[in-house]
Amino acid sequence: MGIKEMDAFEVSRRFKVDGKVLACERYGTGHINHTYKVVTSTDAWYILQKVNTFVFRDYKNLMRNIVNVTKHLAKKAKNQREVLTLIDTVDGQDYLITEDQEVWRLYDFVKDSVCYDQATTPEIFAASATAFGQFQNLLADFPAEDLAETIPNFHHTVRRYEALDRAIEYNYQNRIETVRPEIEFALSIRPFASTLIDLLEAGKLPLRVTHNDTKLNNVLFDKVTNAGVCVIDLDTVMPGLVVNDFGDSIRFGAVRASENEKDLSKIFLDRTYYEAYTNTFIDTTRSKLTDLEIRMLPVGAKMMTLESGIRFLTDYLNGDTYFQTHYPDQNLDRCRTQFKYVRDMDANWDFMNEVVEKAKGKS
Ligand code: ADP
Ligand code: GN1
Ligand code: MG
Repeated sequence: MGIKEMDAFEVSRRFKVDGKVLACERYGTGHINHTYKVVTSTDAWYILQKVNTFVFRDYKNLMRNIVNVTKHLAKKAKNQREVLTLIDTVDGQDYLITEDQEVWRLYDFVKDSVCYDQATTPEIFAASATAFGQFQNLLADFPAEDLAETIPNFHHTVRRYEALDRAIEYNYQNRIETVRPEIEFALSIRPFASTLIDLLEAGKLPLRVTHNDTKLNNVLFDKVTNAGVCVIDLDTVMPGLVVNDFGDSIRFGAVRASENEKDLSKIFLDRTYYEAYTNTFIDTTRSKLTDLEIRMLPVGAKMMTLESGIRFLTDYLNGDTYFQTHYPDQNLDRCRTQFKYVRDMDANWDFMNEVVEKAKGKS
């Protein structure tokens, strides 16, 4: 057991777990929090997370959001597995703040579930569309004004460009020469960045309660049926645009390679996966979405992919301070896959829109 795991082990005992903690190991592939799986003497399983307070500075309101959102979802759930359940600390608090000001929380582990970093079939990907679509529907009546903005301007792509401008100007790590082609590409496509924000500001797209981080690995699937069971990673549930929720799923899941794939020939829109997700998402949310929201779904996909590329590039220039990395140039690799994918979406643009039009027509 490393020192970090030792800390996590100690921390896990400060929550109301069933039995005695036997094991506590690093778990999952999230880029933001530190996640551990905890197993006890009664074979109870939990997910322990150290909240990244550098990313989530307003952790108090973030935890308040999660408490309220999970309560709202729990009222509507048919089965307890469909919603994340927070476990209290031994002192009866929703989460723990340690003497070192670390913030930890404990969830029930959703048993008999699996989490995928890549879908192995279009059906699995479509099941995540059902899960995220239903999540959207279930939160449609959640009072948005009760939600704190955990990260202001999270999907404000224009602001993300401004952060890139600053990273280029400071060039802290002297990495700028390595990324000239990426910077050039980013700047060439800059006018596109305001498309959705302009529509929002003009009152043409509505703000809704959205998840804002709809990667495939933020859904748990039933290990037997592969149906979507539970939407997780609620840190960024905030008012946002539904097209961005759709878009981030396509960004992550309609490409059959990982976010840091070095072989860019493997980065392209998989049409079958795209179609499977789009049909199911539109089917699930159709009664709630406006005509323009549906028509803008492909823009959401391209926007989220471009924005992620910009964010990875910015973090690379800043010295990898935001996203967890496991090797030196990982953020650069991530940026390159995103930009390649944006180019490929351009090449598939008519197709992407036709799929939406066709799905929109069906009812
Ligand atoms: P991050 O913000 O770092 O992405 P997540 O909340 O997504 O953190 O958790 C990381 C991983 O931990 C998930 O991708 C999933 O594999 C696993 N996980 C999180 N919560 C649960 C849970 N309640 N039950 C089972 N697995 C979970
Ligand atoms: C982070 O937490 P995780 O790994 O699900 C990030 C997302 C990025 C994603 C890129 C709070 O998501 O915005 O799109 O990495 N989350 C936050 O993989 O910044
Ligand atoms: Mg996650």
